[in-house]
Amino acid sequence: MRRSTILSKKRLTFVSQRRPAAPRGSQNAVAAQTCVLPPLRLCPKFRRIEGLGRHLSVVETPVAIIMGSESDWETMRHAAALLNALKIGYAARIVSAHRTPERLVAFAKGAKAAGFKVIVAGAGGAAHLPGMTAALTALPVLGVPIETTALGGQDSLFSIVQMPAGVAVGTLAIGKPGAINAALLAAAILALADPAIEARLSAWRAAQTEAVAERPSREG
Ligand code: RP5
Repeated sequence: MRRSTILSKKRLTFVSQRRPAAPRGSQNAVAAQTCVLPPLRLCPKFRRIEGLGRHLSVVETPVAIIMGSESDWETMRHAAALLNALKIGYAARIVSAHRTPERLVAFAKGAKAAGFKVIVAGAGGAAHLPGMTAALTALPVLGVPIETTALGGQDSLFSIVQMPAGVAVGTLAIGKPGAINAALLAAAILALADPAIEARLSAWRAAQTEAVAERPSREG
């Protein structure tokens, strides 16, 4: 059982998550249990929250994977799988800019205090989630345009990539390649301050290089 913690100014929200199970709609998303508590202080060194009667561990989940809909998980699970392969903790949440705007604000404003370092945000269509999240947090936000049936994901891509100057979203490719590369980019960002992640990322890339044959297997 994995427990992650999301802090806002006046409340503390606990969310339990089993991995690698997909997010299951709103019940399993950000607003699981909420309780009003006295002011809390996050102790980054020990990654725990002081101010409770007991110490509460804040698990090592440097990456938040958020998505606009349950339907996006089919794409975003590839980011999760790669983070798993690199032994990087993540929390996956459904946070819709359109359908759950208040959840988005609570998540984005509390993300840094909750211990996240990078946010990977997948969204499709009029994909406001990455841009709105980036507007509400100083954490790096990596946007993954979900492939759509109507416009093949170009709608998602343009919505995410065309941020006006002043608020940055790092935009990846449409669909699965973008999800995978978002995880790799998140790992590269974390690796700047974490030699163990740097080593695992480097090994992953070396293995990828090693796996590329010099000749096509079906060469005549
Ligand atoms: C966006 O609307 C989501 O990111 C998703 O890609 C798209 C469609 O959502 P559903 O209608 O499948 O829930 O907010």
